[in-house]
Amino acid sequence: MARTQSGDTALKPSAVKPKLPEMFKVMLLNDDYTPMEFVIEVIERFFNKDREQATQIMLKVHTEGLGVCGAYPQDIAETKMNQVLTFAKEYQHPLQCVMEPA
Ligand code: TYC
Repeated sequence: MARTQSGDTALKPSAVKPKLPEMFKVMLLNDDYTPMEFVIEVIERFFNKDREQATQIMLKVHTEGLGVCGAYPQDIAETKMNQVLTFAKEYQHPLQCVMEPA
């Protein structure tokens, strides 16, 4: 291990620089059956968006087939995706949620 002039141990830059976690996008997929209002509520509830933001995301998914709700470290993205899928299933809607590296 290297020493500085003052005798302190010098850490390699790679040991000092905090590594940001890899981020994952969580996305909703369009379908023909899930009510728009339900999708807006999902986005508000699980992705902490206000009504206006949630409506814009829902409309993007509706018109383009898919839309990003947020990007998170892997474990948080997995949790959110599973929360959405469980909630949709509970209300018997076919809403699909997926994640991929950002
Ligand atoms: N296409 C649905 C409808 O017309 C609405 C919808 C939007 C469904 C977004 C899923 O992720 C979705 N009722």
